Amino acid sequence: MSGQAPVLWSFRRCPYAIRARLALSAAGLAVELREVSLQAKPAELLAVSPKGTVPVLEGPASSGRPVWVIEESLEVMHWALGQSDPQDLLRRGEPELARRSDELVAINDGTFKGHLDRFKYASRYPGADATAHRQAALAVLHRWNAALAAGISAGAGGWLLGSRPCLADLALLPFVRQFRLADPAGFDNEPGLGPLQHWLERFLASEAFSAVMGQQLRWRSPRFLYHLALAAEWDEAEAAGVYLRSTRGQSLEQVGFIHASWAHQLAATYQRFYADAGAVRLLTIDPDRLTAPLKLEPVPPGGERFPHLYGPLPIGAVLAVERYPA
Ligand SMILES: N[C@@H](CCC(=O)N[C@@H](CS)C(=O)NCC(=O)O)C(=O)O
Repeated sequence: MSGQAPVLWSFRRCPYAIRARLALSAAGLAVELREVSLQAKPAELLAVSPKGTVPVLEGPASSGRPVWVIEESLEVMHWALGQSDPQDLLRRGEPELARRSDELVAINDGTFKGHLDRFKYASRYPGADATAHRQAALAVLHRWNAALAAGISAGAGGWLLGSRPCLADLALLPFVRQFRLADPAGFDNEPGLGPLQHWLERFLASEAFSAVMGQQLRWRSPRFLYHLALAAEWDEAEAAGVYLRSTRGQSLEQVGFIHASWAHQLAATYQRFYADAGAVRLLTIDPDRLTAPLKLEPVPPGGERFPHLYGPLPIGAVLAVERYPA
């Protein structure tokens, strides 16, 4: 990809990131997509956007710094469609429709998302009544459903504001999808919700949606260290609070240090030592949280330099643990 394309920091299933990708795709704009782990946000993302949410769109760099940064999904949508809007999603010539679209988005991002979170992530909101929040979110869905139904019966419907999609459709659909993911049977069997169910189904089956939902290889920061661990050995370490293995089949005590890799060395390390190892965990390690010395040392046969940790790996230095390969 051209070095001039903006970078989109993204998380594949985040509804805010999905809506940003939908708008960029509708605008036909190329971006360098960087899929991140929200557990191990790269320092490079936090440097341009300290608030640490995705999506973030980062303009091309000049003298090593981005020329501009957009940190809100809606602003990314407006920026993208401001460049090019072949479907007229912004309804430029129809200010009243554009105003209604903004109203729908405001309800989605405020009331609906508030209820959705308290229902979908109930454990994060102790004291909140998840059932009541589910009902309140459903009431909002029924209002959107009524708007779709009214359009359909007037003969020009199918989308929130008429017979073709507008920004509000792209902005709301990923959140309605989230409601359905949290409660598929409840959503699918809710009486009277036919137009909305159909609106979501058509979107989920669309090329526009699948184009932005392809699997993304995670972007890995060149600042972090990576270590491959056998699942059982990692489980033991988590229980003990410290990890003491060096590499497959050898302990820190035997070798004297813990093997690690930089991001660009990871795939080869896996192929060389772990490809037949079954369940492998990839640890993302923040070098600033290490307590033992880290040395860069040449490794035979080629003499490539790898990071070696001369002491235990504290669990607190491990930012994320994932299955590897994903
Ligand atoms: N208002 C922001 C919200 C973005 C947001 O909250 N994204 C979530 C992921 S879906 C996030 O990055 N959360 C940070 C975290 O989980 O640490 C926007 O519209 O872009």
